[in-house]
Amino acid sequence: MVMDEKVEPFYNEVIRHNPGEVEFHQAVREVLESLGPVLVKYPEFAEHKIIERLCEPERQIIFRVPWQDDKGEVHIRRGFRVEFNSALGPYKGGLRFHPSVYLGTVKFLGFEQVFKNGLTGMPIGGGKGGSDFDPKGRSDDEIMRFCQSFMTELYRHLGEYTDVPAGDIGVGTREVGYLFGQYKRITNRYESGVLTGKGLEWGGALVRNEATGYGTVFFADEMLRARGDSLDGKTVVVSGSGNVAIYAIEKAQEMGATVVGCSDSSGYVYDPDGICFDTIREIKEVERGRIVDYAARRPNAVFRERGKGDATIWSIPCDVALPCATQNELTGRDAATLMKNGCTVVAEGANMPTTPEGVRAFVDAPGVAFGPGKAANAGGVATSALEMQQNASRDSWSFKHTEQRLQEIMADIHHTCYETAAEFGSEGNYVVGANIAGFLRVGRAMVALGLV
Ligand code: NDP
Ligand code: 2IT
Repeated sequence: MVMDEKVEPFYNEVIRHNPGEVEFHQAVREVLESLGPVLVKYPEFAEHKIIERLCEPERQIIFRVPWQDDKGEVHIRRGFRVEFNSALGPYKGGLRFHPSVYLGTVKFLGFEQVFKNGLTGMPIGGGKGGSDFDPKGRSDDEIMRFCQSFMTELYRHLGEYTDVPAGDIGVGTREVGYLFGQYKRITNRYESGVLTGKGLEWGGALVRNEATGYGTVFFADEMLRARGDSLDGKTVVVSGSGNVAIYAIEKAQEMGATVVGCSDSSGYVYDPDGICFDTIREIKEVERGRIVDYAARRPNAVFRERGKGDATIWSIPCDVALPCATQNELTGRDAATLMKNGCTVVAEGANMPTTPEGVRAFVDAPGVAFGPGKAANAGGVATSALEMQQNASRDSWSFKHTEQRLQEIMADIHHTCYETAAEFGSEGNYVVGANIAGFLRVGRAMVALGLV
């Protein structure tokens, strides 16, 4: 897409002001490309410099995380929390532990989170955090010591009315447990609402673990329904095999689709019989194994190692693609291959998994529906907000009730994106719809709250 001349100066300033943070530039660019018509229709946003204020995080925290491995060796990693925007509520967003994490990763994720959280319609601002700590191959004790050290610095910035982290890549229920335990110890408060994604026995909420994957599938189904179709009978490919991917696989199959592929960073598997949910969940959640182990346990499944040959997971023919691993994992070339093989619906379970070339290819293709992450994967954070509601009222809701809430929220987000795109002359373009609708919610609150 071409950037409107009204917003281009803002983008150039973001590049100048945040050198080297390429993922952050990419995330900002994608949003700004949609905003030209909004500035024409609502001049107050320019007057109050809302775009410039949105692109500058309210607070950026960087800290040292020292920890000791099982042999007694000392390691030093870097911790981050970017408190991006609190116009709609306390900063809310996950923590990522992955060796690739640097400030630019956390800022891109925090920026996306602001619009995503706005789209949910729930009272949550946007933030993100994490560390370049690599949890792979580390023992439980090592993970615990790292989490305790991380929280020993981070706790002073958190609070149920201030900043509420959750999981993301490399951070699941186990890590949230160690983080919550240390927070509780330091503060002497059982403040359940300070973290979400907790275990069910200690303040967690049903459906949060499944919510991002389920929500992505509900969103894909909504996109199909808008065209008089549904997921039933469709062939689906899901990348990744972590929290989001596993539950996307489960829900897609529950709704009558067949998921024939999934992956991790070592490669992908193709299983013409349909990915067995119990097998993939056991390998990934319980054994913390690799994707090759899946192929070894299923009669007709094949494993393809990453980087060997030209094929990627997106070479598997499918009707619906759900990228659920990481940023920039689906390129322009992958998009062309998918569409050549008949794929007409893409819903992003991951954050920014499609490159700008890929997004352009999907959005420009007639008859292809592309659901961007800030809409399609918002079910995770929305269910975190439901967990906060339950914590605040010391209540716990049933699985059925909570899943129904999630489904309604995803239908509502779909409706909002669809209607907003149409209102601004881009019918069927969910990228434009999500960016503008998210911007309007946050921007209006910022104007109302004054220059703070
Ligand atoms: P997990 O850590 O549970 O799983 C991540 C999956 O992606 C793993 O299969 C991992 O493979 C793969 N992966 C990670 N990094 C890379 C990489 N650089 N190259 C190839 N594969 C990679 O994380 P989640 O499932 O929680 O998160 C997945 C995506 O969804 C992320 O983009 C996250 O930001 C987003 N998301 C997560 C939400 C949540 O509630 N958890 C909510 C909304 C979005 P391997 O194990 O080999 O590294
Ligand atoms: O990217 C995301 O929305 C998440 N990782 C979930 C955030 C949350 O606070 O539940």
